[in-house]
Amino acid sequence: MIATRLALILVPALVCYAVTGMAQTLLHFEAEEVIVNKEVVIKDKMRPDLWTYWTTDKDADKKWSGGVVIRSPEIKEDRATPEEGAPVLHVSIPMPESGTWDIRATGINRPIALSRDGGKTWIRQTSSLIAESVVADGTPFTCSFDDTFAHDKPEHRGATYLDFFSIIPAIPTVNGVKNPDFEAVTTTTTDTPPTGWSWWSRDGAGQARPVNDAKSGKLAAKITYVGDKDWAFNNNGGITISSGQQFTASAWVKINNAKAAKSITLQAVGSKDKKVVKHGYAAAKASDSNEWQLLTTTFTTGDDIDHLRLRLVGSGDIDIVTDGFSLQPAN
Ligand SMILES: [Ca+2]
Ligand SMILES: [Ca+2]
Repeated sequence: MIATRLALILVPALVCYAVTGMAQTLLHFEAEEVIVNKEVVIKDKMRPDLWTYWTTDKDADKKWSGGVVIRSPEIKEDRATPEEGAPVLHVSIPMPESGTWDIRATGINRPIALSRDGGKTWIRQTSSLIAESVVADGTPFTCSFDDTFAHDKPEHRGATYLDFFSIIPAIPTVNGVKNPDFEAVTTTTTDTPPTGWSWWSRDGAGQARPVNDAKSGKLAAKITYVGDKDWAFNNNGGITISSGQQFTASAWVKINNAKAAKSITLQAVGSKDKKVVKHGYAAAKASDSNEWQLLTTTFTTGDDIDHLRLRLVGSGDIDIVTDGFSLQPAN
């Protein structure tokens, strides 16, 4: 009966749209459109053993795409098995015929359990990016969600949500380095860091922006900072590694102006179990030159880390262009 009622509600919402703009294709599916086992969802009632198709949240139209969200029961503590609480929720998301795509599930504000293998293994998902670089052949993308995991801070515990899924062109990634040559443009916004990269400085000043002044190709990244604090230009990717692997990390840098040129350093950040072990696990420093220079370092990983990512750091006033990042396995 629940299934029949929901089917009636959900059919009109079965809409997907594609926006083709400058270098951007976006596919959008409301969560309720792609749920396979709709019988585990109930409309506008909160039950500890079912998901809720929730239309009556305050300011729902402002908070949730289409004014509707799929809500889990309250998760007060980790559950021993996925069978506890609400049943496992299965989704099947239509995919394009070709291309490489990232898949985002918007709405995950607290941890949600995600399985990519039909419920055999579960990960604690805390961000919207649920799958990267999925090679599409028209076969739907399937995965499962559950209300297994509680927020690690008891005061933040409650329900988690699935609002909508988006399928976006994957950012070209080479050995875990996203958009290493800065040629990928997935947004028409020019006042944000290059796709796949993020900017940080201790005092919040400065910026990194795409620029038409490249070492190779058309685009590079221009970093400008005025102040006396430290800054970091971080790649948002990363690569899982094992002990005893040899890598060469490199990046091109052209210093237009710098108070402390020698503070400019390419770092391979080493982490284990998602915690940073050493920011400068490997490092290559710039020299005081205004020509394009290649920062490069070759190193071997130990068993103290299981993950590497690249970043460029420095401190003080800076005006530089950087291009062509690489993390190359040597064996
Ligand atoms: Ca469950
Ligand atoms: Ca480039």
